[in-house]
Amino acid sequence: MTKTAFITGATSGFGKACAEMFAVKGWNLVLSGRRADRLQKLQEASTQVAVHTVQCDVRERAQVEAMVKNLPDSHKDIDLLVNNAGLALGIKPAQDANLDDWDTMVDTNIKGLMYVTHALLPHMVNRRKGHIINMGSIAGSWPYPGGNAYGATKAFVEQFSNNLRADLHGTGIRVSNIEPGLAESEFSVVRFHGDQQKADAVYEGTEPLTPKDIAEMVYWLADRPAHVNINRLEVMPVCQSWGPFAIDRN
Ligand code: NDP
Ligand code: 8X3
Repeated sequence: MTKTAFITGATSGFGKACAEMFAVKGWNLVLSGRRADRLQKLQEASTQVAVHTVQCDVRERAQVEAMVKNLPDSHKDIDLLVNNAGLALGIKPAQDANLDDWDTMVDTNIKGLMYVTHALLPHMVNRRKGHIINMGSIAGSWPYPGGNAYGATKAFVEQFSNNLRADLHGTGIRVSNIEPGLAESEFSVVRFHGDQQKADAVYEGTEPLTPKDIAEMVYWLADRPAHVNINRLEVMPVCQSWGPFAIDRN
């Protein structure tokens, strides 16, 4: 029986790579994001599997509810939700950060992820079948200067994932949180509000993770036998590790 994956933030980076990976593996797809032109390209590129694209801003609760309510019969039974849509905005210390950026991160990474999960869960529970893979980050566990609200949104994703598991106990539904480190996508261009030079500098001289690396891990999580739940998967490129604690000696 063909399975169906629902991927948010499928227009770029990890989400797009996941869409490509799951298509190769023969899964039908629901792909969402805000950029209609990119969704159209994804739709046009889909030849092997049935793809349903839907333009949706995950911050808008009514849009999310309508997106799920209006799924065509062919794509109603969701076997896997990849809660991937998200972003970082800014890298300034908290005292200088832009509060609108914080709002956008909270609205997208926390509230958007909650809305999509809440909309899809009842049907998964009725079917006693499904898997939710949330896109966390190393920033949810490890603080760094300028990580402030972004890291805190990803800490929410980690704890929400754990609590979902507790609530879904006995339903057969799996929940996993994947926590990547440095990975090259449009993430940094977005974080620096379109400044490509600053974004390029983040990856200069490094060998970061790629969206394909992440998609392979998402597929691996989804492909475990039904009785196996990977709770969290933290992954960094070899070029990334920890620094020492900062100590102010003055
Ligand atoms: P990209 O910027 O390449 O992709 C982000 C995706 O999220 C896009 O498809 C974008 O689509 C979508 N998105 C953003 N805001 C919204 C919104 N309001 N509604 C719907 N979709 C939205 O970045 P990545 O692929 O790197 O990021 C994907 C996820 O991975 C994010 O949650 C990010 O925090 C996380 N992550 C990234 C890491 C990295 O280093 N790259 C490391 C760890 C985690 P559109 O603009 O069309 O709406
Ligand atoms: C993205 C990884 O370290 O840039 O979530 O915050 S990091």
